[in-house]
Amino acid sequence: MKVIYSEKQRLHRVKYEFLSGEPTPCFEKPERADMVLNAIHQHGGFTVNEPKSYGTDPMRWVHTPDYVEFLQSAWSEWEARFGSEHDASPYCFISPRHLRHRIPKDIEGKLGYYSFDMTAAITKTSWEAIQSATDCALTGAELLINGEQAAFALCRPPGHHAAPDLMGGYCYINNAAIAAESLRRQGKEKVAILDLDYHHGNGTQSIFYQRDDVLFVSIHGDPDYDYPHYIGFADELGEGKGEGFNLNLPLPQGTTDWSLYGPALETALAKIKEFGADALVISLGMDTYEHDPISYFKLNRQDYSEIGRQLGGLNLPTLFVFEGGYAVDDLGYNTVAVLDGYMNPNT
Ligand code: SP5
Ligand code: ZN
Repeated sequence: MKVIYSEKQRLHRVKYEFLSGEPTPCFEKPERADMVLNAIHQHGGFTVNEPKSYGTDPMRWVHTPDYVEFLQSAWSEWEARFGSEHDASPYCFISPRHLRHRIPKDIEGKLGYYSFDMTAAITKTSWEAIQSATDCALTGAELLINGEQAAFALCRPPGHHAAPDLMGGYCYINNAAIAAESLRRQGKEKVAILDLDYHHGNGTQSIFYQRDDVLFVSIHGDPDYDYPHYIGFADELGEGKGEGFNLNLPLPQGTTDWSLYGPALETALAKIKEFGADALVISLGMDTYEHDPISYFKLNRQDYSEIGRQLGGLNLPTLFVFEGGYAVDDLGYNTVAVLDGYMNPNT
């Protein structure tokens, strides 16, 4: 299988996040991709390729022009005001209640306007990495169009929490959504996105919520108890002509092992078949792992192989797009277990 990765993605390294009140080194770090590459090289069944450059136009397929413009200029505006010692990060947010939705002129105001949490800080070189991650996803989509049955876009920063004009959850530009839209624009009539990250893919859901040509299905920790807290519930079914083309399968924190996950995956795959997808994008978050430091499902290596096997059973052109997963020591082997299960279902 072809893997698409660029060293440029290392240019995004945020120092700290707040975890339950405690300043903590950021979980989403370049070493995550290193561990995946390491396992990929050990496996031997992959080739690693550089992405092509697509520029910023594809970002505007799913994001607003003002948001893309903001991401490009955020660091220079921040540096002009505060210098380069600290990462650019919001502290003040628009609530849907009682505040006005005006775009502020000041960079601190803008950071809050375009964020829904404090975990998407911007560094001097973040934008290069963000662009490169999107290029990886787009290159993967193009490989499918050119006849590959599957490809793996090893993207970071991840993307599935990024909405049309919102960053958060370590995400800035929605790589999986852009890849899905690229497949649509290159002739795939119906594209399904299956989001397997532990956290609900709120950004991807928002992007396609009113569309019937891109199905969004997500299996994730129950938002009544976990991030992103305010979206990702089972009653979110899509809107307008998109009604019936969004499926959320929230599962309980703590007790979700294969006995609960397996049936949810079966429901998800049945929905994708019923939809009649002709291409599949997997938002491949590996934070469903039993030892993930910030998540609470109990999947293991063997479960990951089984997920890969079952995805392969759909027999669709499939683009895997990397999302979360923070148990760094096992992250590479778990990721490769999914991809190997997909490629080699009988071993
Ligand atoms: C791409 C992705 O996986 N983003 C996830 C961002 C999640 N950030 C919030 C995590 C909150 C975890 N709360 C844990 C409580 C620990 N005591
Ligand atoms: Zn996640």
